[in-house]
Amino acid sequence: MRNEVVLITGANGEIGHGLITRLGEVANTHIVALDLKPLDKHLLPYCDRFIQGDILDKMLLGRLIAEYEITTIFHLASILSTKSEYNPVAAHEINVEGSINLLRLGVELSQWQGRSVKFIYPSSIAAYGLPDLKTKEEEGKIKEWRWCTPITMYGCNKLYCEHLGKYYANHYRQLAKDRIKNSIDFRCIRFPGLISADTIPTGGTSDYGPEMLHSAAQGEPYSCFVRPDTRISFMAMPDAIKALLLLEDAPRSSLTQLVYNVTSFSPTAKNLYDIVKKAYPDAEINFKVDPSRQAIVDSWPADTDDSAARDDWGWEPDYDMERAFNDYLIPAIKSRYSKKDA
Ligand code: AKB
Repeated sequence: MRNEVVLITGANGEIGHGLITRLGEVANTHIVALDLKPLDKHLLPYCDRFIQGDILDKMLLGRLIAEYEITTIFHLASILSTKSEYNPVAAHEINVEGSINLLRLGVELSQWQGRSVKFIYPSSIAAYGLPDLKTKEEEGKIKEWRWCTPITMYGCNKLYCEHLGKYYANHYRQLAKDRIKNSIDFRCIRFPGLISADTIPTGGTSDYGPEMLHSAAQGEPYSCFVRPDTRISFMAMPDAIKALLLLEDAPRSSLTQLVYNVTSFSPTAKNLYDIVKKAYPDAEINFKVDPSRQAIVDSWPADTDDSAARDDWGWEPDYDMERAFNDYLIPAIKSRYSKKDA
């Protein structure tokens, strides 16, 4: 008898931290976690098993089929937008080939288990690419199908994997005589920039939000690499985890699409500066624009329209900007860094 588990790739990443903690603490789910690096020791107690390994290792993934009854795959592993620009080939390998390996694993598991494995995939506002600031302003809250013309490797990878997910779910081997009945149950969320109290992202371009806050909390000076008027949407990590679990839980029949926007607040960099300065009046923050990273953020929408997620699976964020900072981020970050100092 094999154990029923959920598989989480990219377990050490920001979303991985939040998801494993939530599933472990609240839902008491059996978790098999996978990451290239040794798992953060705080996460180990929540996992039935941790596998240190590479999503490009097909043999390793294949072995999971024999060992576990996997009900859901949360495929979180990826290389973020700024890092991807420095090594686009490696980014393509991890973000696309790694994802294909997981999609194929999902299909094989579905076949063996006789029911569709849920495949939950976090995409990003990086899947959009607006041509200029005038269009960005005119578009406002953007719908899922508008301006899917990304300008980064990461954005191209995310958009393509969204399409691959739909393909594997609905059309996989569509001409084969022995076409399988149970393919994966693919569900995808396009996230805005995420801000967590527990982790600092590495290699993203929305990182100026979390970096500004974490630097201030540690008494370190920070140079924000975008203009004060730069606007994209952000979300507090607990809401991101809430969205993933709500989408996972939704009845298949209620989903009218497979890729959904979610959003919660949409501050300018100056709004972020103001709220951080209010909490940490001595924080040294200045604006020193990096034109290349600025161009990437300028190509991302100012906000997204998440009405489909609200209508289909009852999405609603718990945290607006005030609550995210005042009730979650600032208290949790203060306690985190004071514990470190002690
Ligand atoms: C990044 O900046 O690359 C990510 C994202 C917006 O998906 N945080």
